[in-house]
Amino acid sequence: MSLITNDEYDSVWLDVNLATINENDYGIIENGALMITDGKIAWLGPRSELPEFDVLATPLYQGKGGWITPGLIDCHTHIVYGGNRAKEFEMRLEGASYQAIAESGGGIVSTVKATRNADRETLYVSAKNRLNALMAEGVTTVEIKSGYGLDTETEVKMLEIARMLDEHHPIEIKTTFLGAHALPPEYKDNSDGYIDLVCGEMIERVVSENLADAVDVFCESVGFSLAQTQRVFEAAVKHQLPVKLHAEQMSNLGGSALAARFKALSVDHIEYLDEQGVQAIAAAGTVAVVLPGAYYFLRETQQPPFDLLRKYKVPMAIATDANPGSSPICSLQLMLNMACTLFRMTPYEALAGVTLNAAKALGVDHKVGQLAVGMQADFVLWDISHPAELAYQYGVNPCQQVIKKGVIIS
Ligand code: DI6
Ligand code: FE
Repeated sequence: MSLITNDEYDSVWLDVNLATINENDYGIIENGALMITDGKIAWLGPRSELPEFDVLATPLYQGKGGWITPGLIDCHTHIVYGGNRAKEFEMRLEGASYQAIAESGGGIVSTVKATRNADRETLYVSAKNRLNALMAEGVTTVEIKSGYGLDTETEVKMLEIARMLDEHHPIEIKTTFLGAHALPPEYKDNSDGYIDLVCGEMIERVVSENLADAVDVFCESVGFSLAQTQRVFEAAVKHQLPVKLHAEQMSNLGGSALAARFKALSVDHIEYLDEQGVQAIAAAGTVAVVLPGAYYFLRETQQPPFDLLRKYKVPMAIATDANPGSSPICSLQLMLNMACTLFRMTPYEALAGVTLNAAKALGVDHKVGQLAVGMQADFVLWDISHPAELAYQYGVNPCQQVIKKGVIIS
């Protein structure tokens, strides 16, 4: 045991069990400890091997036998938007389908109107409230997409708000430009013309103001075609931005295979993905993001191809897809539960899906998503007796403390 100087550690967590999370299992260390320096994990391991430290100078936290996991990551959300679609929800319950509502000028386009009309403060405050709900459940990193502006000004406004939240809210935000989310009314019957705008003026503004960390497209019969998706991806590559894709949500257009050709970070939804598509994303190292909230809320019955995803060892992530139309749900804990109950994922797969694999889906797995020396000290202390409890029980929030870069944020 080496002699450690007094200022070596900024804080020490004792009397905790650790679920460090790796590709194969929870990575459990029972009766462990965790030490933090400069916002990073400086040491972790069994308490019996704890290095010496100055007990008088170092803040000590007692975990009371609880569990520490990596901070949770919600890698697919649309939480900056105006208005809500409760009325449409009611219409659906009276018999209208999601596609029928979209085609009759409702759906995404109604949120676009509300988002264009909303002032910045309203958008900021409502998104901040959603972030607070996520944080209270142990979330430390969130991806936010644009896509409810569908004109340059409003797409930029949405992304600027997401960047402001990154600056002022303790949760770390990654932003995604989703200009190709739906066809705005001004471009009715001219979807190629709209894609010209997305690939030209819009992406140029977004890039020149450094507003996006990735580019996404809704590739679907009610969204954009394969050829249009390819054009947006080519524009992203030109501007050195990684891509992701809303793919195979309602039908199999082959979007995932296209995304794989562009080395996409992730393909998301993928209920209708086939074996060829799975092979393509496996070879490309693309993450499969499943969204049980949208599956549940739309009462979808087609399941993502889990057996194939496992067979080809595709990393699987889980996210809320929080949005006003298809998943008005801001709870990643509920997604853990639904991933197991609706999708029959295992509790370990679910937890890895909101930590390690969600980090991969955002391209940030070098710094978050696992507990390991040198990683950012983003973690959660839970009042549970085993990590499987996080997916098993819902409604009693076991989150005791949320730590971001070594600082207690909730
Ligand atoms: N797929 C979805 O489930 C959401 N967007 C997308 O591309 C739906 C968004 C909405 O209906 O507002
Ligand atoms: Fe989405």
